[in-house]
Amino acid sequence: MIDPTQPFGFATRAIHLGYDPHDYHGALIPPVFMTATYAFEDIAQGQRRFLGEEPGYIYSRVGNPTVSVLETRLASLEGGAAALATSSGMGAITSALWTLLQAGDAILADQTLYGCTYGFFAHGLARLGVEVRFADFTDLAAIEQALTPNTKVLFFESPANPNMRLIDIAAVSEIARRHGALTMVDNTYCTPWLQRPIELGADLVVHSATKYLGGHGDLIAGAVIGVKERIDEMRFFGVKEMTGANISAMDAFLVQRGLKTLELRMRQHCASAQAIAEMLEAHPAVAVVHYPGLPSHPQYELAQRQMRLPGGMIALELKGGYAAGARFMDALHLVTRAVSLGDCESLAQHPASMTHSTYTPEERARHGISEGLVRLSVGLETVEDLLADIRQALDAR
Ligand code: 7XF
Repeated sequence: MIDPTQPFGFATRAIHLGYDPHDYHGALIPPVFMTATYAFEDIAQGQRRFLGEEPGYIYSRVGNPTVSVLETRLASLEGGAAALATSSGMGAITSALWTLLQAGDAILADQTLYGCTYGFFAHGLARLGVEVRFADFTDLAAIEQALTPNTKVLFFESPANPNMRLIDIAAVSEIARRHGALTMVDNTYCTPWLQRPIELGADLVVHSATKYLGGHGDLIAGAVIGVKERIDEMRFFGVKEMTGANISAMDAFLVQRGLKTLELRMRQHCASAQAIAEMLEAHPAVAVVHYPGLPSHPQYELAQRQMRLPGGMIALELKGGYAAGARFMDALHLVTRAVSLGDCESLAQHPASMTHSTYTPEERARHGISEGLVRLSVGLETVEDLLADIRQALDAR
């Protein structure tokens, strides 16, 4: 096992941290602990475990050795003290916020969010007495104006799903700290290899591990990363008593397997996306390309500062709006028409009718989500094949 106190590199930690084969018969790969519960030696030990006086497992809704390996690695890769792995990204967001907020508190969120996160805030939290406010987080003065004394959490994605707006993590975290609020960043689009919000001043990071962290489109999972006391509270209250959104041992094993190649995969996702974004921008059928690796992106400079590379996600609008976008999507052969992102397979989807259909058309207009936007998750296929497929679909439109 590698020494967790030593400054090993990202990939080394992603592959080795938190597991010693010699603890498990020399098995190179961590075993999958398919167990719901754990035997106590005697009643006193059971009581000590429940009281938190003795470390050890109790029940797999609260913790499981396979899950612990994943949590150790995620915490380290994000530069946080502790992690809680969950059954989905929505499980991470709901478990975290049910723990942090109560009726009468306020949450302030960026205007552009993944559709179900928006739904949970606008329809779920609001229904139970939490004040939900939205602001344009690219405008720091707008955040200051929207903050109220009861604001407990500032929440945003960067880049935002689906329109690729970037939020200045260091600047927003500084404002939140000054007002006594916590900053929670959804880092799904980036992964810790591209961007580490905690190092930039954020308090909490959430993920849909369904995406790049798992990396193979074969599971649904999530995670929250932060300081130990808060993560413990989310585990023992948020997941254990509120949502029950624990990750299964098998899914934890699969995410942990995905993490081993995260750095390699992210390098290729970014290289291919850059090539595709440049081709799209030069194509006469394309009206606008939203990709932080293009100097035309309004926050190109922030991307350079905050992200290691610009990522694998692209949003685009075609000349001819929604109808042209629909024809383009239907003409794709290699790129698959599907929601989700971060898989080996390239995926194209239409946010207004799919991932962001939880917003009404008026809400989409107010929140800056264009009806004609097409979203591409650039996969790991041979980039020349992707370029050829996208080009022929643009020409067919
Ligand atoms: O519960 P999930 O694992 O699906 O994660 C929810 C989630 C949280 N944050 C961000 C930034 C997300 O993109 C997602 C899921 N998004 C998928 C998408 O945008 O395609 C979901 C397909 S409807």
